[in-house]
Amino acid sequence: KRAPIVTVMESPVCLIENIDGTLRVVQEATEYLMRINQPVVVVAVVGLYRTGKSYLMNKLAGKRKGFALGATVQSKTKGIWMWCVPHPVKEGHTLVLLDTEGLGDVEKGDQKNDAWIFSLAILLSSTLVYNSRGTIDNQAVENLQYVTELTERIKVKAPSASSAEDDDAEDAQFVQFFPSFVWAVRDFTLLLEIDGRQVNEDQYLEHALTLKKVDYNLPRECIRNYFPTRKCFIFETPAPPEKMAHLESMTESELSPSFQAVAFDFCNYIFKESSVKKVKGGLPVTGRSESTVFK
Ligand SMILES: Nc1nc2c(ncn2[C@@H]2O[C@H](COP(=O)(O)OP(=O)(O)O)[C@@H](O)[C@H]2O)c(=O)[nH]1
Ligand SMILES: [Mg+2]
Repeated sequence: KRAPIVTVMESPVCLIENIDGTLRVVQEATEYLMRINQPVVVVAVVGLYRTGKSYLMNKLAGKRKGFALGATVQSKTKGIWMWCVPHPVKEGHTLVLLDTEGLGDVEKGDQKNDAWIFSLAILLSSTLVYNSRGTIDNQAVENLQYVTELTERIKVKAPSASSAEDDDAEDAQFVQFFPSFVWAVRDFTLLLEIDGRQVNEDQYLEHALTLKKVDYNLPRECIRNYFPTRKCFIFETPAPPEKMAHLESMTESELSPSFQAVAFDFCNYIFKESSVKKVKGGLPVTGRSESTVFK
């Protein structure tokens, strides 16, 4: 018997519920995935709360509304939300967008819970977008601290008595099925310069990830080891401050031209370069097989 034809998902659904610090898979969402027999490109966004993550994911869906924005200070997205749309470029593929709850929410103040959401986003996605505001400074890198704990949460093989050599081997195994990495910097206000020399976005990212002589280097090292494919996009603010509260109702042409241009490049990069999710051994994943992650 043939599987039913997948209908368009009008709006996002909750995939992982987060209630009082307990994560639970939402069955209706996995049932939906079960019905997708197409290969899936899975793009997840992570980062601090209220940095414009949901807004950016709606851009990838090609919709003005979808993932709920936190227009008030209370952040809206709890857990992980999912939106499956026909892939705009790759025919016969489904684009699965995963929007995660913001990390570092003071009201929640539960770092362990944050780390699990971060780990799940990595395991589920073929491209991970790390979203941050301002500049890529020490703080921004250190806010990605969860990356240093990944080896504690994600195990490629059964645990054994480990040595330093084993650890290196494990790192290499990790990389095989880790997503490619995109850093989206929002509301950037500086010039793209290093020591007075003009640089491009990717050079800016690589410079920020260069090991410093004295600093705490672990997050930089982990990002470089686990995510060999890295790309950076630098956005200016999309609108003047007085208009920002109505961002959701603004049309594309009302946004600042520079924001429009970067958003266009960002979406194009994701559509063209983001690959089908693969499992260990390089097998492509369909919605149906993605759903078995939760079994
Ligand atoms: N300053 C600024 N605000 C933005 C940007 N993108 C979205 N916003 C606004 O910031 C608020 C939070 O956005 P949201 O996407 O919900 O952030 P999230 O919590 O990271 O998902 C909303 O009012 C958005 O309209 C941006 O690039 N810059
Ligand atoms: Mg959000």
